[in-house]
Amino acid sequence: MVDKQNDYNENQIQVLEGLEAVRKRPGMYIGSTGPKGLHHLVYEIVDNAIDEALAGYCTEIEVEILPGDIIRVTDNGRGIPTGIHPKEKISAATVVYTILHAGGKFGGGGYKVAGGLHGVGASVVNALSEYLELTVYDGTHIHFQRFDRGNYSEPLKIIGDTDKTGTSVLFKPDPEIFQETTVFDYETLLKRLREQAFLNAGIKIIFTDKRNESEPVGETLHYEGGIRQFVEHIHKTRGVTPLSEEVIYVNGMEGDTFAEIALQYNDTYNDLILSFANNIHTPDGGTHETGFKNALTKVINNYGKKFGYLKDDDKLLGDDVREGLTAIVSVKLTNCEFEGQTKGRLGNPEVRPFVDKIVTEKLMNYFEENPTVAKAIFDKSVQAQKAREAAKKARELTRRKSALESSSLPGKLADCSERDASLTEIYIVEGDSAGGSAKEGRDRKYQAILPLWGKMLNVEKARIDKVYGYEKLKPVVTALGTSIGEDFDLTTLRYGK
Ligand code: 1YM
Repeated sequence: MVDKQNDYNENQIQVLEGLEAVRKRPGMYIGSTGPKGLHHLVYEIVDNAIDEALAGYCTEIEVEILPGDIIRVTDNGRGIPTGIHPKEKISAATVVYTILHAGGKFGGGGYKVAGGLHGVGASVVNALSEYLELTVYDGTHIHFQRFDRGNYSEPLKIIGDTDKTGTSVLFKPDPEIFQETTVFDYETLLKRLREQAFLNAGIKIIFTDKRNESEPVGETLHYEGGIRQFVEHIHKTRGVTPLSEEVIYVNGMEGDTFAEIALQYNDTYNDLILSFANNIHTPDGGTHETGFKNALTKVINNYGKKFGYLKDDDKLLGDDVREGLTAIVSVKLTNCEFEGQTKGRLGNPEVRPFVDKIVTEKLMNYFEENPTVAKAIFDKSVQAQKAREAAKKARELTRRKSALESSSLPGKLADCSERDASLTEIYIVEGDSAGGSAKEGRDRKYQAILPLWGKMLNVEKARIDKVYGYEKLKPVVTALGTSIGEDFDLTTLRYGK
């Protein structure tokens, strides 16, 4: 934030030194100068447009990749203020694009998307661009300014009339900075823009790749259903079948803090919980995710108790109630605190009881109003609990067994004589005849052959208790020597390749 009491000189020094500092150590501001940092430039500008949408003034954002990997982002918001900044004596828009710490909005209030950079995004993008052109439509005039590596020779100027309002920013990332590549990846940008469209229901993001002039490609990302459609999209793209038709959605607001959760179960045994704070993905979870998980476990257990499906001392664990779950947890607050090495976890302690309360109350209500869905979810959790117990037994059995017959290798394995695993290879072949010819051609000092028959289990899709019990898999596990699941130990691997 700019301290309005700061005097003119201080900001003038910042213009010169600030952007120079960004060019000298770009990694400090955008993480890296590799592809990740390159794409980050787009997110920074788009985030400003999304902030304008969250403030309620912008409904449409256009993102274009132009020939030469030039990016243009255009919104239909109010337009960055063009008036002369009283202290700086230059246009406010110029201040936003040239002064490192002027990114945080002057006005204050409202949610700010910019997580990593705390709103210094625009000037950082400017500093790291070979050139950047800023156009502001204020409903009367079109204002324009060009920058070269952050410097400008002319002030923001009126270049025409308009009845539109909005902001348009065109920039070309500087190849002197992004030495590895300045080529944008369509799918990377699409994924991020789609995510933003899901997280901000109703915003329309029009994305077009115009690099191939004769054949532009793109997509309009516009989801009135918001994060509900995010869950549907995940299930559709992963090709999994939902347990019930409808995505469950709950939300709540307290003061300036808003939370919304969408969830649906599917026919797999994996869970996927994606959490966000102010539209920023929190891959390491945090207080919002913990609040949700606790509440979910509590509600499903309470449901089982209330309807007499669970005995007093019987309890479903978190892992049981999350089997096959896809959920989006999104919170918006005015003071996000990100924690951890990579700032991937939300820290605000007040968010945990807040999310817990919303989910507990509203999911309980949902279960009461939708008994069929509730019972299906509960039964699935009980199945998971049973499988967990079966897996535990199977694991104990394998442990006891392997303690007895410790070093017995599968009969069909043609082992190699070398014992140093860094030098050895195993070939897993199908059937005896393949095994036979492989054995003839091998170097028996370094190469081992293991023939297998019949249909192998897809362990990625199967529950762990089934994996433990699968006879055809046992020779593979014993030959590799690492065991599986909780007992997995890579240091006992018997072959290097
Ligand atoms: C294509 C990128 O930057 N849009 C944008 C930015 C701003 C505003 C509107 C805006 C904000 C405010 C008031 C406010 C910004 N303004 C500033 C600052 N699109 C894009 N659209 N009026 C307009 O926050 O009070 C920084 S960003 F600081 F000048 F107000």
